[in-house]
Amino acid sequence: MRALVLASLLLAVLPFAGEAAAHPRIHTTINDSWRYAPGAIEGAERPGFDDSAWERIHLPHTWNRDDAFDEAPGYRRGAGWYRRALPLDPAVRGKRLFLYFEGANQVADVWVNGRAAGTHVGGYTAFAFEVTDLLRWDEPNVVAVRVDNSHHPDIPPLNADFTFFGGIYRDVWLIATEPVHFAVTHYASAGVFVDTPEISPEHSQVRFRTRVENQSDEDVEIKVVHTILAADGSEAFGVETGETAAAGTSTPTHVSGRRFESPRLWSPDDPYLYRVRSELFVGRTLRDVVETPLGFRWFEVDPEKGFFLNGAPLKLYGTNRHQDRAGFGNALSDPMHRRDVEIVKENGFRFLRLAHYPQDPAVLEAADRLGLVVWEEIPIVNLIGTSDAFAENSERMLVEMVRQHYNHPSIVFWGYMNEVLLTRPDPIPEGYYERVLELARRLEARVRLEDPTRLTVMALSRDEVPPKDHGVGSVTDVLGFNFYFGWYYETTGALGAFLDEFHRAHPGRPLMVSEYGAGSDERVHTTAPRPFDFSSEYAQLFHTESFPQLLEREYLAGTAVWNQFDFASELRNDTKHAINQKGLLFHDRTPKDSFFYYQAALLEEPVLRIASEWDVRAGSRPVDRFQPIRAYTNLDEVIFFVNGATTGPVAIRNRTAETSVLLRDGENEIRASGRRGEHWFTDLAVIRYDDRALPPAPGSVIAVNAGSHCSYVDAAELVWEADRPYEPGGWGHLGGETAKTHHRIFATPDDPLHQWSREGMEAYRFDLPDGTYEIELGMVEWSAAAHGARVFDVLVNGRGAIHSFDPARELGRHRPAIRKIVARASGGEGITISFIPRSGKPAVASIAIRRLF
Ligand code: GCB
Ligand code: CA
Repeated sequence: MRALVLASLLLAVLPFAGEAAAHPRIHTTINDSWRYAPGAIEGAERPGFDDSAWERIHLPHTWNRDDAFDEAPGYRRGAGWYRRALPLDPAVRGKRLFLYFEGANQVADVWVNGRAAGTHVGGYTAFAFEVTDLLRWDEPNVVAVRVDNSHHPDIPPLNADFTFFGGIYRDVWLIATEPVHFAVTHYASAGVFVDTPEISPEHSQVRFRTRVENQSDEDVEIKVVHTILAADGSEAFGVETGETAAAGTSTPTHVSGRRFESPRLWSPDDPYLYRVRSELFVGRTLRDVVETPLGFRWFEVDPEKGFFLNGAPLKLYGTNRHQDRAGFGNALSDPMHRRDVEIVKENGFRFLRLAHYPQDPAVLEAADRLGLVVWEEIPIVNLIGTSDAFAENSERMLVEMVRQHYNHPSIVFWGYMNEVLLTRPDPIPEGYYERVLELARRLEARVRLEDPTRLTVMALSRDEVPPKDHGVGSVTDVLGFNFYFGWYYETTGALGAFLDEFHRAHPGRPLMVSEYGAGSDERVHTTAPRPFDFSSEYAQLFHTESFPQLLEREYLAGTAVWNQFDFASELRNDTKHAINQKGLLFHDRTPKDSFFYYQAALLEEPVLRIASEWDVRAGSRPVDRFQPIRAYTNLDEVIFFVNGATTGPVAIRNRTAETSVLLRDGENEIRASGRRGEHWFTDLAVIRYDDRALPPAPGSVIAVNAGSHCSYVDAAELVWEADRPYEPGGWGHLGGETAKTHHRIFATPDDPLHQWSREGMEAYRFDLPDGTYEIELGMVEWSAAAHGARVFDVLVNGRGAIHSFDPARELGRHRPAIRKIVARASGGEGITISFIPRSGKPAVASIAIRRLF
């Protein structure tokens, strides 16, 4: 039985074994059929260890998929074990065998049959270990991997605004080669490095370098043949080199200065790819083949005129990407990674910053193919460690990134630090700033040595702008600014002036805006958006006001939205806990309305899209029925039809057609018709409007997001209207002021409803007809008030409903109390909810009133 099972696994594992002659290298994933268990487990590396009770999983995998989003602070940072049988095809006997990991966060120890294969430090680069001598041919083999994502003072990143998901979260491969082969374990690179040291439209010099391992026990004559293949597979060019490879050594080969005539160039508009097939012969026998991408392009950056690709100016309009996704943590499949890159391209961008760490090979491959100019960086974020080991780990990560991704034409910028002076260690060690500068210089020198063909870059925040940067900001070729005007500080309008002032003071410095963005929540809406309210409308305003300022400034080499996608950041307390909400798309990749603004601003193909994130609205005054609608478009003219009635042509400013329309109760059909030349295009949206004009019918609800200028749509699609002062004939507060907490709210998904409260009001009054009502009050303590510091009574129409309520005592902080009260209105008195202080100020976060009878 057992033998049979093994035999069938063999076939699944090594499908190409029979073709060894044509493909001397065998390259196959071993992602399936692992066992996983959390914790530091004694003896789990031993082959005989009983793992039958462990969870069965497939890679990619992370153990923080759920706990990084739950309400308990923190997520598991520690060890986790993976084990798997490694059946071997007897046909690979005599070959050299390697395990290749695309990434495991963040320290990985690998054993085969209980013997150590190697250790890798760093969660975002690939690593490979040779395991040939650890394998057994008479018994089953067992691979055991211990991964640890604990905080480690010597390993970047030390702290950052993203979640450090632990696990083997990228593909794992088994590679089998002949004894003489291109290096596999050389920084887990391809062992083949191709570049174009001199290039023009007429011709290019192509340089090929390889590293050949001779693991046989004799010296051999080797020949390496590099063939450039055009996209259609035709051979465009070939070159060969001969060397002697001594037994047991690693031999570099090198060919340069070969002219390639009239290369078809690579660019975002025409991302034409060649590929290089590198073949290794011993005598006349083919021993190894490696294929790598090749794109012909050159670039430069000018402090006045920005970025140039292939001799022509190319403004790098772009975006940033983090690698996680709702429901998966960082353990995405290759198609998910590729889809993200396609989304970036479909958004109209041509520039992609892979923040803040090297990403999956599938991402780079897609960027090459789709034509995105890439900035890739290692994860030194916010601060550095002062140990020698920290510097060594950083430098090694940098070398791994550069050598692993060297052949991707999409990569133009190498980065190695992000806002590195933002978080100061406490206390600041003696000579800390000198140490940061020294590390920057060390990494800069190393990356230039590794790859003189590309540009170097780093990102600084507004508070680290030279001279506050301790000299760090002048080390790289290009300086990126992460600017949050109109979000964390000042106004969106201040962005351009700040850039101009810096540019005037540092005229020779090539600049980019490497981050700008605003957080939003599809449930929060307003006609009066403000910074940090997390409304969809503020995020749209932020982008529509920021981007034109960036467009206008010729000297900027590039711009990058923060972020393409909402991403996990466990420490965050915005309106969705553990998520950074600055994406143009949500964490599940649903686009936000701001996404369509960039499409309209950047794409040539027709774009007409009604902003429809705010698709459930409500109002209780006649005037509320006039509602703004907006479409993002690059067409010449737009007309809206609302339930069939036309608005007439609407002015288009900054790719936005916006007007106010009269909605009716229930569903409203909104159609936008747009014209480009002779052609008409249409978009449709349905907006539901809940007309709560008084008096309310039995069963209907008035709901108020007390303290907030934003309405909130809950999971039941109930709209909690923005708060307002009482007016006769309507409803609203009598006195008090707005209080806002920027903390997550526990035991409810409705953070935006409970983060805002009204405090110190005398009452809320609702001019409602006689009848019976159910009143629901939401109350939460957000301040550090001690027990007894905020105590109040609630009275409805003068009758006591809640006595001596002390939210801090009853629930603690950030946990809402939801209380329902049934009350009657008679004699035309309406409903008045009075808040009587006993100590401190009374507060209420939400009020809903439902008419029962
Ligand atoms: C930054 C950081 C980035 C953060 C971002 C934010 O400047 O570089 O890692 O996520 O700001 O959203 O605050
Ligand atoms: Ca948690």
